[in-house]
Amino acid sequence: MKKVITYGTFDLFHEGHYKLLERAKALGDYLIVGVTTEHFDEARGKINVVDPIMERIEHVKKTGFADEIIVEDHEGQKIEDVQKYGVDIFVEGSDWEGHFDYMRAFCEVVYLERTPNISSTLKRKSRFRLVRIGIVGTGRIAPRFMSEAKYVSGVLIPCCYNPEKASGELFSKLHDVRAYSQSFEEFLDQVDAIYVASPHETHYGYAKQAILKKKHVLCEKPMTFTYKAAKELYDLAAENKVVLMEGIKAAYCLGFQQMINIAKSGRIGEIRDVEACFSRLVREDSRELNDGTYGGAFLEFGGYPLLPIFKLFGTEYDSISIDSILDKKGIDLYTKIQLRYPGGMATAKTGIGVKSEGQLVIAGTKGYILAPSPWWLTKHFDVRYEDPDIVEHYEPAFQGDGLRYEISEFINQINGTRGRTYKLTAEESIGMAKVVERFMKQRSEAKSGKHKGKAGSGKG
Ligand code: C2G
Repeated sequence: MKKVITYGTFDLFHEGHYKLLERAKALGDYLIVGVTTEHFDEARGKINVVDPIMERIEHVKKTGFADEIIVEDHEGQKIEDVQKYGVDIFVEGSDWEGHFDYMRAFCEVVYLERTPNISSTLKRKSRFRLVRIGIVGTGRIAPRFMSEAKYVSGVLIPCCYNPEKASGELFSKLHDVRAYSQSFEEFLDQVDAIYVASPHETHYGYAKQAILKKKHVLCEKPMTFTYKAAKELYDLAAENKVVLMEGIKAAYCLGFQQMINIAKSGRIGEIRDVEACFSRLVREDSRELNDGTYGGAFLEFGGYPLLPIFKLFGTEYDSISIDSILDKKGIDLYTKIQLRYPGGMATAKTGIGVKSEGQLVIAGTKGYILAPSPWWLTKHFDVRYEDPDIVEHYEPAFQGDGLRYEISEFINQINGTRGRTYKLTAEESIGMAKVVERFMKQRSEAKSGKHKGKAGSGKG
């Protein structure tokens, strides 16, 4: 009996898939089809898969060509499978020509001509309207968004907005998008969604205007400076049935949720302490070091260390204390926030004028998780125990600078293809705004001399 094997995602099952399976089956007597898991697809950079695995398996089954369906979930599995199932022929479409030649050491390899003019990407485009995202603010982050958005299918970036004409026009030239500098309303009319990457103090205003015009909003952190403003934006987004997401990149990176879930699974016992730090020394002439009101370490980076704390302990702390080292302009060069919860404690540290180890430690009653810098991208982390010889090491998938995962989540939320949002909830984002509000109040009191340098403490 001649055994044939082939693999695929088979997302939005189409004629190309059907014809490939039909011809693969005709090459032998018994066809095994490997269907990829979401996790494996994410690891190999396919971040826009729409159909869940059970549905994709069902579609393959319905063709009647597969004698056996298996699940593909890791790199290197193809070699294992060919040996395990005694496979004679390995088949892939011609888009993979040459890529799987290493399999010839184990069996025959056949690349079948790909069916022209049909693909999951094309189907995705016809099923979901392209999401037109307008960029608000054309400073340091916007170019990164442009280059990472290329990896997310279904995104179109037709225009940008910047009240400073020259900056907008330069960006427009470099990235081939239309620039708007006069009318924000007119800019909004050209898009379905906006990415707000303008200075902190403008986030709330742009986000609110867009939501009221029923546009989806992905807003850089901090989205607002007060609890009330954050709550208002999420309420308005719900009322207007649009997606509102705060751009705390860590929340959307593939490994971050895995690390949090391992911590929550009880593997390290009860969680008692979370210590997270993010520091980046910035240039003397940078906005962070010169804007006395909206500059400083905490407003820039505070969302990162607060994220794992809120994920693990929630947003209802018993008490909070905020302490900063301020420069002469009243800008926080270093801020340390301590939170007390009923069963544990947490520290969030941010620095722009103090450099520290950017690590995350989650301490439990049975062990701890150590995620070294850059833990906010979660490229790797360890689970460790009392016995130093036992170390469980994780290296989750990660590509580019991580922003593609955030953009992909935004698109999937807009298209309704990824279930409820849990990566960064409205409650967590509003909780962060509450801390920002306390920080701003205490820092302004410190500046006016009420607390000398110290930003104060109080009940949560
Ligand atoms: N295919 C085809 N014609 C098309 C589209 C796809 O013949 N118009 C083939 C692909 O070449 C592949 C199979 O259908 O052999 C499944 O395609 P995808 O679902 O896109 O999966 P893919 O990413 O190619 O999976 O481990 C995964 C596999 O190695 C490849």
